[in-house]
Amino acid sequence: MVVQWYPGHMNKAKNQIQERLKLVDIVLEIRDARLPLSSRNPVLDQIINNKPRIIILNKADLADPKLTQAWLDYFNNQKQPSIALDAQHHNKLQQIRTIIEQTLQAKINKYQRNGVKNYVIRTMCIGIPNVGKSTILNKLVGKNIAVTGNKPGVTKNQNWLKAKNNLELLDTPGVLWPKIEDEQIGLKLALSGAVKDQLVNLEDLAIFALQFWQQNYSDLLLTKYHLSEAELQLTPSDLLIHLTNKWGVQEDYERAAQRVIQDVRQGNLGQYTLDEVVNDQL
Ligand SMILES: Nc1nc2c(ncn2[C@@H]2O[C@H](COP(=O)(O)OP(=O)(O)OP(=O)(O)O)[C@@H](O)[C@H]2O)c(=O)[nH]1
Ligand SMILES: [Mg+2]
Repeated sequence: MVVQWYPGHMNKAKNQIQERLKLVDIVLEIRDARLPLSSRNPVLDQIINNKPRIIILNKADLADPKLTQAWLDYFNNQKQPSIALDAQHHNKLQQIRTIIEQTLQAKINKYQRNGVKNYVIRTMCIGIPNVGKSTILNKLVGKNIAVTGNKPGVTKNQNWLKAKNNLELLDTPGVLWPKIEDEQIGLKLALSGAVKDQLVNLEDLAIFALQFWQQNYSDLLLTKYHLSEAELQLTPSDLLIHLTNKWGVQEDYERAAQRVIQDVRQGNLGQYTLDEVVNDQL
C-alpha cells in the first residue's frame, strides 16, 4: 500500500517544532498506547535529541492492558519517564505534572536555591496526528481551550496554553514522517486513525485488521462477529467477503471494510495492541 501522507503543512509543523524547541524545558511525546513503537516519529526523535522527554501512552482505554504494562516496564528499564493514560476520561493527569516536576527536579532546585519564585516551566506536546495531544493539554489546563476532533489534522498551528502552577504548554499539529518504509507500520498508523481515510485503501486495511485479530485476538473475533471455528480459519480476504455477505451489504466490500475498521477503532472488537515489546528500540 503506497500512501502519500506528508503534505506541506506537516513539513511546516516539523520546522516550527524545531524552532520552538529551544524555548521549552521538556517535551511531552504523545504516543498511541495501541502502537507504542509505530507511533514513535523518527523525524521528531532526531529533532528532540537530548531534551528531557516524557513518553505518554495515550488512549490506554483502547489498548491491551497487559501489553501496556509491558511497554511501561520496558521504558522504565530504559530510564525513560513514561505514563499510560486515558485522557478522554481524565485518568492520571495529575501524575503528568508530578513526572514533569520529577524530571526537571535539578532545574527546579536551582531556581529555588537562587530565590527565583516565579519560574515558568515550558512544555511542548508533540506526536503523530489524532493521538490526543490537544485533549491532554486541555485536561492539564482544566479548560477546553484547544480544539480537538476525531480525525487527523485538527490542530493547524502551534498554540501556547497556560496551566496553573507556572506551567505553560505548547500544542502542536500532528506530524508524520515523509517515507514510511515499513508497510506494517503504515497499516498500523492508518488503523489507529492517524492518517486520513481518503488516503488509504480501506479494504486492505480491514484485511490487515482481520488477519491481526485472527492471529492475536481470535476469541474476540469469534464472539463479537459470531463466527464458527471454520469461518475463523478463512483467509482474511475471504473472511471480509464472508462478513460482507453476512451483513447483507451486497458486495459492497468497502462498506463492510469500513465497519470492521470502525469496530476496531471504537474498541468493539476488544482492547488491542498492535506492537509487541521489542528490545533496543525506544
Ligand atoms: N478513546 C480515547 N480517545 C481519546 C483519548 N484522548 C483523546 N481521544 C480522542 O481522540 C481524538 C483526537 O484527539 P485530539 O486531542 O484532537 O488529537 P490531536 O493529537 O491533538 O490531533 P491533531 O491536532 O489532529 O494532531 C478526539 O476524538 C479525542 O476525543 C483517549 O485517551 N482515549
Ligand atoms: Mg490537536
